Order: sequence, then C-alpha cells, then structure tokens
Amino acid sequence: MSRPTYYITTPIYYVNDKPHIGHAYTSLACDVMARFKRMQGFDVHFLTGTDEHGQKIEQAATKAGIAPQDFTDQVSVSFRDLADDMGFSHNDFIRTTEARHKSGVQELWRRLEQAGTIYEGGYEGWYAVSDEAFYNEDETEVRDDGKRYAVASGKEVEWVVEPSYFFKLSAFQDKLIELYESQPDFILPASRRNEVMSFVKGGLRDLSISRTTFSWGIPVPGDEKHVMYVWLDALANYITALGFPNEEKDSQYGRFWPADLHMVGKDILRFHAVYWPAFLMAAGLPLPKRVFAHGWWTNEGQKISKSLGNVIDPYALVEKYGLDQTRYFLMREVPFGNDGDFSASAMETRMNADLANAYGNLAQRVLSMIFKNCDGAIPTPGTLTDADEAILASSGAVLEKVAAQMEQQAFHRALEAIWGLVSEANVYVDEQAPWTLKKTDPARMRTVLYVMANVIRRITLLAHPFMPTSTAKLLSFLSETGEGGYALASFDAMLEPGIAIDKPSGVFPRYVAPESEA
Ligand code: ME8
Repeated sequence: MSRPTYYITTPIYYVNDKPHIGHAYTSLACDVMARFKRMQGFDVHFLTGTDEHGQKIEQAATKAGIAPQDFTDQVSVSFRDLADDMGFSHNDFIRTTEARHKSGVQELWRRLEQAGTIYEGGYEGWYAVSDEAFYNEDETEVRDDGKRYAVASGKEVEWVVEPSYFFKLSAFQDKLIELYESQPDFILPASRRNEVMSFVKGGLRDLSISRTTFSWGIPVPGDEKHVMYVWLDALANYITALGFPNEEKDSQYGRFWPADLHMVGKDILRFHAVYWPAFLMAAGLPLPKRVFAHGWWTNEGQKISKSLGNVIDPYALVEKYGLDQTRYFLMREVPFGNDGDFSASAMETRMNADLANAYGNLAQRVLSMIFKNCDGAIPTPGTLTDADEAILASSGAVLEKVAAQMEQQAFHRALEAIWGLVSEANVYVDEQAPWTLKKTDPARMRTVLYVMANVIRRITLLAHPFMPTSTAKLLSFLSETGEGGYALASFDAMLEPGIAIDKPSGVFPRYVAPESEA
C-alpha cells in the first residue's frame, strides 16, 4: 500500500537582501514538522524557494548595478546555502525565474481568464513596493516626515496610476467566509483566523493583478505589455513546483496537491488565506488544508529593522551557540504563533538548563555508566518495580501527547511534553541512584540502567525533529542508526539486552561566555 502523503511549504523568500532570522524561523518550523511526519511514516514533500520577480527586486538589482537575472542568481544562492547550513530537509527548492514556474503560472492565468474572473481596467491608488501590496487610503497614514506609510507594515507607499488587469476578488467574499466557517482550522492560530474573517466580512475589492510600469516579471499571456502582479506569480509556486499543469494522478501534483500546510509569517497571511484560495477557487483547483501564521521576533525587546542595525543573523547564532541549540531555542522559547523576543540571556539559560543539564547530563551519566559497568552493552533487566513500570509508562504515553501538539503546530507544547519526561527521568534516576547500587546491588543497578536506556531512547527519538544532529549522535551510541528515518512505528519497542553500545561523549555542551563578555 502506498504511504499517506504530506505536503508542506515555506513562503518563497524575496531575494532583495541576505537571509535573516525570520527566514530561518519559518523554514525551521517547516523542517521540524516535515521530519516528524516522516518519522510517522508519511511520504513528505517539503518545498522552499525564492521569490525573484517584481518591482522590489528590480529596484534592488538596479541599486546593485547589475541585471535582475544576475542579481537574483547571486542572492538566491544565499537562501539555498542557509537552508543547507541550517540542516533543513526540503525536497525541492523553487525559483520563480525557472521555466517550470513561468509556464505553470501562465496556465493558471489562462484558467482564471477562461473562468471569466479577469477583466481589463486601470489602477489608481497607493502601493508599497517593500510589501509589493496595494493599500486603500484608510490603510495608510501620513507621518511627521510628511510621507505616507502603510499602517500595517510601516512601509512607505507611493501613488500609482497604470493600466492593469483585475481579478474579481469581490465575487469570492461569500465563498471565502464559508471556507473559514466550515473549516475552522483552515487558518491557525484562531486569533488570526478571526482577523482574516473580519477583513473579508468588511468587503473585498477587486485585485489588480498586472503591472505595466516596469518589466521584471512574467508576461501576461496574450498581452506582453503587462507583467503579472508578483503575488499572483509567487503564490502559484506551490503548484508549479509540483509540475502543474500536469495533473495526472501519479504526477507530483496528483500525489501532493492540495498542500497540508502553508507556513507563513503573520504579515503575509492575507495573501495566503484570502487571495490564494480565491485564485484556486476561480481556477477550479483544490484548496490547501491549512495556513498557519507564526509571529515575529524582536531583538532584546526592540523591533528588528535594518535601519536600527539589530537584524539577527542566523549564522551568528549558530556560530555562537550551535545549530541544534539554536533550533531548540527558537522552537521552545515562544508559544508558536505568538510574537517573541530574542535575548542572549534567555538563549543561554535554555541552552544550559534544558539541554546541557536536564537532558545532556542525564544521557551522558546513564550511557557512560552502562558503557563502564555493563560490559559496554545494554544490560539484562531483572524484575521491574512499580517505579520502573511508571517511568516506562510515562515514556510510552508521551508520544501521543507530542503527536497531538504537532498536529496543531504547537511546537513549544510538544517540547514541553518531552521535557516533562526529561524531568521525570531525572527524578527517577536520582531516587534509584544507580551509582550507589553499583556497590550494594549490581543486579538492580542493571535493571535501572536498562529502564533508563529505554527512556532516553524515547526522549531522543521525539527530540530528533527539533535537533537532528545531536539526537542522531545520541541514538548512535545506542546502536540505533536511523536508516529509514528513526521510524516512530517502533517507538514502543524495548532495547534488546546484549546489544553493544558505543562509548558515549557529551552532546550538549554548556554555554560559557567568552572572557571578553564576562
Ligand atoms: O514575504 N520574525 O518574502 P520575505 C519572524 N516573498 N519572522 C519574520 C520576521 C521576524 N522578525 N521578519 C520576517 C515574502 N519574517 C514573500 C512571500 S510566498 C508566496 C511569498 C518572516 O522574504 C515573514 O513573516 O519578506 C515571512 O514569512 C518571511 O520571514 C519573509 O519573507
């Protein structure tokens, strides 16, 4: 029987600048989800990529003094590198300047046209190049400097007058409301769903979907003076990357569309939860199952901005704290969906308290005791006591709790559940004190170590999607190689006594501030 599929996407990132923490965060959340689903046995397709057309990119290329294609070729590489350097497990990376994308988007345009949802007109109104978004006057404000800005994003707007094609978005208001009502978890978290719902209930205006004042974009089929509005171009990546319009049952599109999850930042929810489903409805294509909008990071309490010079570089974090430590912090510190603040002290506390002390020490103590005192092999247990049975039962039950939280993208709660087990395991091992039993009752020591080895294995399997490298190392000490991806199907299995274990070494170092910082 073929495996169930799971299709997850990141937004495609603008190539006007180098990657920052926001990009790493959105993709990290997808990576954790993709890895967990693979461990559950799903055939996962995880897509990321770069958004390379539009006025914003054209302006950035002009500023850099190079042709847009050369510019995007250069910057796109830094996003590809970030994905590799952060250990993301994506299956595909799409660039909107690729031929496969261009032909797919043009076909989508034709379908919208055939459905009678496109008409020709003229746009006259406010536009923010930084957001690549049109704004009503009441969504803008004039600030002290005399310039006009979009209220939601704080980006400057300019007055645009140009011939344009329009999409009949207004015709989809009722259908969209019906979608949000009939599928309450189409938009998560719920607070964001309410925001979108009231925006749509407030009335939708038709959307300008082509531009004529610059040329860096995909030409409108049949009227090449126009290039497509970059958001129509960009959103279509989720299907063009699957080979749309090849809709054969056994094609990638046939197997993976509709997407299970589009992960986005809160700033781009409207595009994904209003425009995208409306385009798909108009073209008669199935709708994605969920759009999750996560929050934004601030830096030591301040909004992150280039002008303040406080942009967080993901590479700097990884270099200072380690890749898995950074991944853990970003997923654990903030309830996923809320805004959160990055502070060095919070990062260092998590790294030391949760990773080095609670988890790392526990694993290191237990595995090295086994290695030294049980002939380097998983010991044979004697009769299990109530305490042994209790900790084994807790470790078995945590999978279901974690899976339920992951289903809702509550990554922080999944980690909370795993670390609840870590605490319980620490209490157990302190109470059982195998280091004392070593002298008084070696047979009982072996039982305690056997129980603990199993508990550590389960903790480590569940932590794997969050911290793939360190956990793979820990599991390898237990001779679990992960071929086939650490399947959760064998989560309940118990380690076989007698299998040799490798000499363990510390996996989660403590953070010690360099002297210059102390
Ligand atoms: O929006 N904290 O691209 P982008 C958390 N090309 N997330 C942040 C953040 C912060 N401080 N700053 C930005 C685009 N982000 C479009 C998408 S999809 C068809 C097209 C997030 O490069 C932001 O919310 O601006 C978004 O999800 C991503 O980083 C940046 O995307």
